[in-house]
Amino acid sequence: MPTFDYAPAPESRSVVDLSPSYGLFINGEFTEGTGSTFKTVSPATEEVLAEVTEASAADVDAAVAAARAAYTRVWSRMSGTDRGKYLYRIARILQERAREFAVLETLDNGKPIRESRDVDVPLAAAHFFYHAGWADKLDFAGLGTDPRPHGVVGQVIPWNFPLLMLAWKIAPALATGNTVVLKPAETTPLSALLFAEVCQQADLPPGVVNIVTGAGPTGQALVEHGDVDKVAFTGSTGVGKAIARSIAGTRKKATLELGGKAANIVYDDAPVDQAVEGIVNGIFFNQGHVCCAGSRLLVQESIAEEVEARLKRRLETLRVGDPLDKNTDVGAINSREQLDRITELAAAGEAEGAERWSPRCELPSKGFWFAPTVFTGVSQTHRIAQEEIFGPVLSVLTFRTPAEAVAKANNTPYGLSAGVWSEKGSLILWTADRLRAGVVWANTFNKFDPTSPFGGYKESGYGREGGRHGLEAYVRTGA
Ligand code: TAP
Repeated sequence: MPTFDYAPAPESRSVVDLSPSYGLFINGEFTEGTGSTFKTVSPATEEVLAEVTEASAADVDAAVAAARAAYTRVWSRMSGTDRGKYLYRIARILQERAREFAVLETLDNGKPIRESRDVDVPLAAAHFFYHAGWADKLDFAGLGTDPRPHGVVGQVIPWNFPLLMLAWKIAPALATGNTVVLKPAETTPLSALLFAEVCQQADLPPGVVNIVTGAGPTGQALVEHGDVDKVAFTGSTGVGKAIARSIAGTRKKATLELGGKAANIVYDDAPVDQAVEGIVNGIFFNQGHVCCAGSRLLVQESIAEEVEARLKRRLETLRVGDPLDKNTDVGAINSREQLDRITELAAAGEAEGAERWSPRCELPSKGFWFAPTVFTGVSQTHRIAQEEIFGPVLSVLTFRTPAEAVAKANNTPYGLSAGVWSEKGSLILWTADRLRAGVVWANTFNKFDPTSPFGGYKESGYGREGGRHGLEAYVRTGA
C-alpha cells in the first residue's frame, strides 16, 4: 500500500501542435491522398485527436514511385558520408523536439510520459546517431565485399512503440542507401507524421522517406507492391506468416519481427528485491504491450512464496492512470480491440483454474484500462501460459531444477527473449546457452541499445534489428 499520495504532476499538452487532419507524406510533401479517412483517438480518454488519411493502393503506388525515383536519382548515388550527415541531422532534431514527440506519443498511444520521455524518444534518436556512424563505414562492417542497398524498402510497424519502431526501421535502411515507404499502425499514426516534418526540417531529399497511413489493407498493398525490393515487418505472428506467404517466390527479401512469450527465470539464489523490480519492469513496462515482455515468470519452488508476496507488495505501489502525469507507472491499453483481447485471455486463465490477483487500484471511467494482473497456479497447458496476451498480465509457474526451468522456458512456439536471475555467473551462462531465445537478459530485463542485435527464433520471426547484424538485412553483396 502506498504510504502517501502524490500530487498530480501533469505534463503540458501545449508543446504539441495537433492538426485537425493529416494527409500522406509522399515525395517530401503532405498530400491529400485518394482514399477515405479515419480518426485516431487518445486511448486514455477516447478523445478524437485527429483525422488521418487511409492510403489507397493508388497512394501506395505513388509513394513507392517517389521512393524509387529518389533511390535512382539521389540516394543510391550519394556518398555514405553525406547520407550520414542527414542521419545525424535527423537525430539532433529528434533530440531538440524530444518533449513534443514524447507528449504526442503518450497522447496517441496511452503509454506513460515517463516512458515516452525516458525510453522511446531518446532510444529513437540513439538509433539515428548509431546508424549515422555506420553510413560511411559499410565496407568495414564485415558484411562482405561491396555491400549495396536493395532499393525501395516497404516497412510496416505496430502500435506499441510507434516512433521507436520507425527508428529501428528507417535508420538502418537510410544508412545503407535504401529509400523507404513506411506504414505506421492504424491506432498510432501521429508520431510518424511528425517525423515526416522532421524529414522536411532536415532537408532530406524528397522521396527518400515516405509515410502512408492506413490499416491492414494499406500494409498489404505496400508489402505486395511489385516495385518493393525488401519488406521489413514488425507485428503479430499471424500477419507475419501471411506476409511471408504473399512474397514467397518473389525476389523480395524480408525480415519479420513477430510475437513473443518470454520466460523470466528466477533461481533461488537470486537477489530477490532486484528480481522483483525486474519482474515488474519485465511485464508492466508499456502496459505489457511489449513483444519481448517477461510474461511468464518461472520461479524456483523454494522461494516462490517469498517472491510472490514481495511482488504483490510492490504491485500495490504502482500508479495506474493519466499517462500524461509524470508519476504514472502504468498507462492506458492502446485500443478497445486490444483491451477486449486481454480481457478474454484473462477470463480464460480464471476459467482454466489459475488464481487471479490484482492490486487495489481505481481505473478511470473513460478510456481503455486494465489493472495489473498476476496469475498464480498456472500450468503449462493454460492459454495464459501459451498465448501472447500483449497486456499487463503475468503468469507465474514454478520449477525445481535448472533443467526443468529450461524445458519450461523453451516450451513455447515463440523465441524472442528471456531473463535469468541468479548470483552465479556459471548458472546464468549454463541457462542462457540452452534457451531458444534471441535475447537473454541476466539480472536485468527489457534493456535495449542500438548496438545490440534484436530478433527472434521460431515463430518470433527472422532477421535481426540493431547492431552490425541489423545492417545485414539492408544490403546485398556479390553479383
Ligand atoms: P499486427 O496486427 O500484425 O499489425 C502490425 C502492422 O501490420 C500494423 O501496421 C497493421 O496495420 C499492419 N497489418 C495488418 N494486417 C496486415 C497485412 N495483411 N499486411 C500488411 N500489414 C498488415 O500487430 P499489432 O497488433 O499491431 O502488434 C502487436 C504484435 O506485434 C504482437 O504480437 C507483438 O508481439 C508484435 N510485436 C513484435 C515486435 C518485435 S520486435 N518482434 C515488436 C513490437 C510488436 P493496422 O495497425 O491497421 O492493423
